[in-house]
Amino acid sequence: MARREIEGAWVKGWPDRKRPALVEGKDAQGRVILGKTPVMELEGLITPTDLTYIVAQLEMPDPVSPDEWSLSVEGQVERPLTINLEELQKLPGRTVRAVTECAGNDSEFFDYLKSGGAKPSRSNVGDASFTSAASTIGYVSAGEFTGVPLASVLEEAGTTSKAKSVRLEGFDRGRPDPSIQYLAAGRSDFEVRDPGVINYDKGLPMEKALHPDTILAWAHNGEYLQHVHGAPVRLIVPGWSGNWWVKWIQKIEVLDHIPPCYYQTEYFVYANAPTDPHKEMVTALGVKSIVTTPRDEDSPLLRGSHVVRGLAWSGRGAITGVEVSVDGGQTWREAHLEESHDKWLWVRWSYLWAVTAPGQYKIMARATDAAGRKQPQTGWNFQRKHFDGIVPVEVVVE
Ligand SMILES: Nc1nc2c(c(=O)[nH]1)N[C@H]1C(S)=C(S)[C@@H](COP(=O)(O)O)O[C@H]1N2
Ligand SMILES: [Mo]
Repeated sequence: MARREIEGAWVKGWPDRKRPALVEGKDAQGRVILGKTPVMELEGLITPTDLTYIVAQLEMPDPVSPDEWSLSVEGQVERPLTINLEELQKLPGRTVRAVTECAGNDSEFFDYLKSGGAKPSRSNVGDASFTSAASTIGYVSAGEFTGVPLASVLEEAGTTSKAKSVRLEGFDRGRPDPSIQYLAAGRSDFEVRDPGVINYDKGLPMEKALHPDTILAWAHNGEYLQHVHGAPVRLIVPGWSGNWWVKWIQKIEVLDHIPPCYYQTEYFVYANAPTDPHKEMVTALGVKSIVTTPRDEDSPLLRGSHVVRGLAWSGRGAITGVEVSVDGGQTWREAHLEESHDKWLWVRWSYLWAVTAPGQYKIMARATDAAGRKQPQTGWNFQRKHFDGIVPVEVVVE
């Protein structure tokens, strides 16, 4: 199998394995604005920083030096304030390990499960569908983030009793491109509201804003944040989809209402159709598992013992169980879960499969979380957000 190849010379005591790479998309200036994580190629729980997925909705801003950066806190507060990085770092810190998943990750599987056709591949081993710009597979990673709770900064400013949401604004500016929504919806026969040139912003409901694991982070995987990931400071909202994790933060505004931000009321909403008057903002991720071994591409397998392995995560905390089926969902067995110390992180699971009869097999996995939710949670919606369906792996055993 290609992924077992060893190439090159000896590096620091070990032969240098073929290294997985981020699949990058660039803007006209050559700046990386999209990056897809080769999840199937990775081991362990933490996605290396250089392999962490990237999404910039507007234009990639110019970097701001940490020495020149400051954050203003205003609105429904007793003491409006401006805080710089050094001051932020004097507050009691917090480190959180969490999965971050773009709301649009895996969206093409909605269509695959609904209407069949060629199965999108999660694998980037020479697979054109993974590397194509239209494909949304690979917009998920997990990392360790270090910063301070947003609640601590809000406490410094003292929120008033009217506070309903915290609007976080990035310093990236641009005019939302309607073609991104048309691509997400797979149709372009509707009107997308043009908000003009805006800063990326989100209005986080107070309860999630005050959660101690919702942090303003300056570090990622043990190093200062990279520019593409929102340096000097970004928001981490464990459990909620990537679009809440506001990057390049410059301003915090406490509001007495939930603001109609473009990326909150127009895009990143659940609805049956663009004309649906009931649009619900996307918040917590569903409950989800993916099979990383074997892959369709590994077929045919020989009779004998094979490990079925994968990852599972939830937007509402810990994964409590993963079940595996090798007969297309007729019977299910409990998989082994690795003990986890981080409820917001994904867990690795495995199931040892002894197969004695040749034939065609459909391998499936489904996860359950601490909130009692079983996969899948999210139904088809026109922007195809938060896919958490069960995608079978199909192999032939000889
Ligand atoms: N300021 C700002 N924050 C942002 C975005 C953006 O375009 N601008 N994109 C959001 C989306 S849609 C996602 S999925 C995540 C991606 O974070 P990452 O690029 O660090 O993986 O950032 C979110 N935060
Ligand atoms: Mo996203």
